[in-house]
Amino acid sequence: MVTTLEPPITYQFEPVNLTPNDYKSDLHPIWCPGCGDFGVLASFYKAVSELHIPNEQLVVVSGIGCSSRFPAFVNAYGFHGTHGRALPLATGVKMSRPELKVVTVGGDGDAFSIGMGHIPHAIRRNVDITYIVMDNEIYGLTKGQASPTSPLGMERKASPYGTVERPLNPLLMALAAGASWVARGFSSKPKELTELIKQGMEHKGFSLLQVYSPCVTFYDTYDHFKQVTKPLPADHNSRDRMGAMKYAMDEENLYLGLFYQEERPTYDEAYAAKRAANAKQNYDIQEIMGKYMR
Ligand SMILES: Cc1ncc(C[n+]2csc(CCOP(=O)(O)OP(=O)(O)O)c2C)c(N)n1
Ligand code: SF4
Ligand SMILES: [Mg+2]
Repeated sequence: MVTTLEPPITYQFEPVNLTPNDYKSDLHPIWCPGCGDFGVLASFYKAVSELHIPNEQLVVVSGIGCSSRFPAFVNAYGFHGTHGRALPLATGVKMSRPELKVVTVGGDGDAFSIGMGHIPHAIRRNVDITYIVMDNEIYGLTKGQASPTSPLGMERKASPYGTVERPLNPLLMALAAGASWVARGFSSKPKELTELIKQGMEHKGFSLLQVYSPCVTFYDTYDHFKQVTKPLPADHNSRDRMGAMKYAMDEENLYLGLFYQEERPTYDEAYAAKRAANAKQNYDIQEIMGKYMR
């Protein structure tokens, strides 16, 4: 196993001084007035401005859903991909252009339903990307079906007798899978959310940021989240995985803040180091191919 790695690529860019407005695209968001995703987008503009990232060094990748429209509203490179496939797309971008800042965005359905199979692999590889999941506990774009984070018994037009499945706990799952950075924010707490986005983007490795972002049209949870969310206790040690899991498991208090962080080699670093080591060995590709010929 590779333990220590000399970073073969310089990840630094020339910092720029831009305002949050400089990261707005010409497209005005078409979300319903009051949608939590507006708050996430505003915090994102502020975060990238405060991180001094040049527009051309930033890539925002998404899947499908209301929240996945996000890249269109950012003045940067963007990829509005296919449902549930944002992480493989973002991994491909990061592996081919490791010097870029790559952010993946989307909803709870895109991430934890059809896209769920990709999350543990991004975690174990520790791909150096930030995944912002706008969690409204419902499929907004397709008019309010239950999602993997919908609460048990949720009654909506598409589930008139109430859902019968228990919801997933995305943070607990990420922590159990060995994630190197895990946090939770709320679209109605913009200052804290901006800080979390900045910290996640500064983290070297895979960072998962779940953001409660209510859907005012199909499942308005603003009051609920205002009542049940609270900051993680000040004495929580963000390097204590078991402690982070304990807080993630609390079903009465939904904690906000940085649950866990650790440093370990990233996927692109490990790959680049392998490539450099192999280059020195003068491998003969014909000889390698020959081993597969009968
Ligand atoms: C392969 C495939 N299956 C299903 C759909 C229909 N579909 C589009 S978006 C979506 C779920 C969106 O929910 P979420 O990711 O939570 O985003 P939100 O709209 O709530 O922001 C579904 C099921 C699709 N577009 N493609
Ligand atoms: S349907 Fe819900 S998630 Fe979609 S834009 Fe409207 S409020 Fe936001
Ligand atoms: Mg959703």
